[in-house]
Amino acid sequence: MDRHTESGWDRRSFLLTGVAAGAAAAAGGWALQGEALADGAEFGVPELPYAADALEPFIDKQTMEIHHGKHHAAYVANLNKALKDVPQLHGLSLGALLVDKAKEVPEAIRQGVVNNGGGHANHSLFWSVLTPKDKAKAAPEGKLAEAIQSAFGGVEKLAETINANGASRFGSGWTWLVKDKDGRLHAYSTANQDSPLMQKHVPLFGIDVWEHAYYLKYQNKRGDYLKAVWNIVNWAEVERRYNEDTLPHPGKEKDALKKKTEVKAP
Ligand code: MN3
Repeated sequence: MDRHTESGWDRRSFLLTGVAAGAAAAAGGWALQGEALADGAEFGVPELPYAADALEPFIDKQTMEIHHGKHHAAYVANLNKALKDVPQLHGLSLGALLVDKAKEVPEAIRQGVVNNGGGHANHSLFWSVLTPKDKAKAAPEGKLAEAIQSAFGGVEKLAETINANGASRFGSGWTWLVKDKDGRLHAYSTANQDSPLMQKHVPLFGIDVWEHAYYLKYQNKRGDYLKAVWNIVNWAEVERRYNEDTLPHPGKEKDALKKKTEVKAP
């Protein structure tokens, strides 16, 4: 099986993976991380953790190919482009760019970083919290199941809430399950590519309700798409996100969501 499903795909997608960048991180130097980026390391598009047709019939192959290969790739390319001439931001994590250091992003590129950095963060999460139906657990277990019961009255109610939030999101956006810094669950939608990270919330699960996420198969029937997604939820990953303290919390995010870098092929 591929590396994503074996050892925590979303961490891998954000954490340092490049040799040069890894050395910089090991040295612990802020400047060294900047140097690594200056040498050509940039944010990169994570591979899908399954085949493009693996989520059929709930999400079709062509939608997955365009969504991941074109839309997500464009967010990453535009994020790198926005950051290119702002060396003081090089080496920062997505979380830092969107939260802790957001005020240090020059106004001229700030909205671009929110749109494209948020787009990168949101889509990286989205691929990881979906899984082929034959691999999907029917329901969450353990502490997450208890928390969902307590906050929403069960998984069916959670799905109704998330779907209603997604259906009523005017225009483009996302519908989320998040946890706050105290571990409490919340469900809400965000506009455009705004990330829950911007509210210092940890996204646990989210559904993309931009038309590009469903229009080829579902056309105007966003509600049918939202219902279909519940067949392919990767509950194991959602549980991991809930249980493990590996995602950005205020004050902790610097270590948790490090800059994704890649070593370019020669
Ligand atoms: Mn999308």
